[in-house]
Amino acid sequence: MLVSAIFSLAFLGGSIVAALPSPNDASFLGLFRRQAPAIPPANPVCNVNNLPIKAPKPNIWGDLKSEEIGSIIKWLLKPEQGLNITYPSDNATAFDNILGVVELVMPNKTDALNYMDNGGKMPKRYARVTVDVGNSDIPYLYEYMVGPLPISDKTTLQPYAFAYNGGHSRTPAYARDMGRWLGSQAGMMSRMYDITMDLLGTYINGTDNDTSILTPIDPILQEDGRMMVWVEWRKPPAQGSIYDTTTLLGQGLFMKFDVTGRSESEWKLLNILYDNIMYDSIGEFRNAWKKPGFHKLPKAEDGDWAYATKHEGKLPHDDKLPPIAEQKEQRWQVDKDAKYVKWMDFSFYIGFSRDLGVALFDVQYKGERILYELGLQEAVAHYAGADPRASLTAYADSFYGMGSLLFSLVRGYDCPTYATYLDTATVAQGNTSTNHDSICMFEMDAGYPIQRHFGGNRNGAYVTVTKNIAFVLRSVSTVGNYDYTFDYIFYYDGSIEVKVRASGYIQAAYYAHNHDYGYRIHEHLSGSMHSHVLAFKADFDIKGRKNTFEKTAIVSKAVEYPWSKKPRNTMKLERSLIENEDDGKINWPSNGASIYSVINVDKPNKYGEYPGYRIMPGFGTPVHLQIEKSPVLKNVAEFSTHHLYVTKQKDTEPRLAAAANNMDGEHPLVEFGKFFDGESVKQEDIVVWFNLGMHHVPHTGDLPNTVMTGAQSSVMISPHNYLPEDASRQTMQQIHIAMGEGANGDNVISNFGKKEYICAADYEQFVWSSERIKYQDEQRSLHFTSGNNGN
Ligand SMILES: [Cu+2]
Repeated sequence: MLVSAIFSLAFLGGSIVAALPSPNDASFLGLFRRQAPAIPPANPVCNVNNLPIKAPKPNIWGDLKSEEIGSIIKWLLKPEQGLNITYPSDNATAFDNILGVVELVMPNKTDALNYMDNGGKMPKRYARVTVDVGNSDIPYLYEYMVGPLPISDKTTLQPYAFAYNGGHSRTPAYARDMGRWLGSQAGMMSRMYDITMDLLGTYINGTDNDTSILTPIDPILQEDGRMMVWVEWRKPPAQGSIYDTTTLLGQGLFMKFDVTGRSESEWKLLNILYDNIMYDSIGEFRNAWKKPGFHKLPKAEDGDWAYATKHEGKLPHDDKLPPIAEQKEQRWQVDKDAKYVKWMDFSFYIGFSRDLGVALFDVQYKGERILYELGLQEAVAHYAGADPRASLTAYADSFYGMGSLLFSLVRGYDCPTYATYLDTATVAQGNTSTNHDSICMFEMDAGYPIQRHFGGNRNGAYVTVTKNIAFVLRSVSTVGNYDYTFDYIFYYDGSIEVKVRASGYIQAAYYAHNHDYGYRIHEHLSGSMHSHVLAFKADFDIKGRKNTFEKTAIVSKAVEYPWSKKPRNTMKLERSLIENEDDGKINWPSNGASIYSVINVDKPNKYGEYPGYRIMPGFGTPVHLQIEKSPVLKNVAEFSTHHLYVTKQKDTEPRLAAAANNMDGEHPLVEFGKFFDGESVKQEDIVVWFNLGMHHVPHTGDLPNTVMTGAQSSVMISPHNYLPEDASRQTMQQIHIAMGEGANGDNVISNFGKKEYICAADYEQFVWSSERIKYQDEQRSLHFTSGNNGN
């Protein structure tokens, strides 16, 4: 979420002026290569052999192959395309045109299903290409579509317009000049050397030796037709520290600049804010500072408290080996080339994009598609605060590339050692970079059974318990200071959980005057309240494409019954179907008193009920933005007003946002609000868009890093009248112990033919007390009216 100039420029290209090293800087990478420990040789005990599988069809949602990317770039550089691209972009200035993203345009669902289901032709492949146009009065980003591929004389260059309902394929890209403004502003700061050394203990001269940096708001402020930016003085980590503590070291000094136009001579300092007092010039600030009695705030200081390493303290027995997740044999199958995965009765393809990272396509369960697409759409972090930096910041993180910001997962910590790891690759500024081991897949024991029952009567007693083994697909996107862990978790009963967890450094605020916007969590720090809203797309196909969204409300009623003398207060079900998109903006019900499901009313089961998948909050309570009509996000935030949305599927509405939406919030490339035009969603191909997230009010436990315990949120998608019974009964990973049924009165253990566990239990230790069984039997009989002990 923090976005310093570094990350925005990684997308838009340009030079870096901030004092922090650039990720493109060779020495920066070298530093980390040297420090990264070598991966230990694979321990055969901790690795399992891949179970091969061949995808039924090639993956049409993966990304472009490197040879495709090479040929596209070559073609784009031809003079006849008229793009005037400087390539490679290493020496490009802010006034040159440079290449941004080159990636696959996801095929239209209509074409994709024709190919997958009906033996139709493979959908034609197109590339989405962004060109960052610097050679213009206002720098802008233009989105193109190149295809069909492979490059031939039929290939054309056209605006990437079909998915952008804002009516345009270009957007002003102010971030192109961000490095230049920050450089110019930094140069100006030398005039305040004596003041900032006194108040902050640091200075900025616009040189490599600067001891503070300027961090801008995001998005930029558009005010009365002018482009404005507030910057905050922040202290980089102490000399020699590798910890990126900058977001914890706001220094309480803020400045507003007019950055309209492209010439440095037009840019000017408008205001200085210190201790909540506004000054109109450096001179005015200086006069105030010189006066006796000027109130000085404490200086922000770095220290061990801010470093994400082992801190003081020892936990009892903590040096001993914790439980270690091991698996001897792989029970899932991956076609690594096609990125096709099969686990138990599930199968899916992994799609990938620079903006959004991993998405799942053609998710099938028991041989039938349940979801055409399931994946992230946007990740917003909206701050609030008394100071302009916190108040005016609302990141829409897909801009920075959730996919390009996947890094290698740490084996044994991020995921078990026995997981299957996959690489991903993204193109930025025409260069492909591969992120090794950035997706992992593994099975885990959830640590609690999915089913259990202890029962018995005068005929005998038994216990049955079923392990809850789940399959996880995980990736972690590190967007500046914050790490988002994305999990898709598959369960034996046919459920899928979509889960987000957050960790990393918070973006804190300077404490002064921020009491109503966060807890004071350190000498100079306010936790800086903010909301995370992560929007997802779930394109359900339940027994075909035509589906309906049903609400089954649980309502309090007074009901008359023929067997009762007077009406009785009770509860009952009220079923309703969402008719059209006008009713498609939905919140999770208060007190959980409604069941939401995507059903197919054309395919009732033998009891007349409609098969479907229920969608419900999983862990935590997923949130939408609490700020109404955000003046920061403007028309970008229309997907964050409710918990979930239902719209009719359209090939022209593949995504609820665009990565560059925040560049011009008044006129974003995609306005989600326009999806709602009253169309019927009853037995149509429908899409559910849902939000995960949390309101985050950091406390002292967020230092040095936020822990994932509370910073997580999930939604569960579960079969609902979809199957004749609970599908988890199929698994062998259960045990049934019948009391005293053996020849010598031993317990009879049913293992159902599975292999024994490494640490098998001694089930003879399972003690049956006939007194306890009798007592349980008596208790049970109280619940039955037949009086025959339930037989
Ligand atoms: Cu947070």
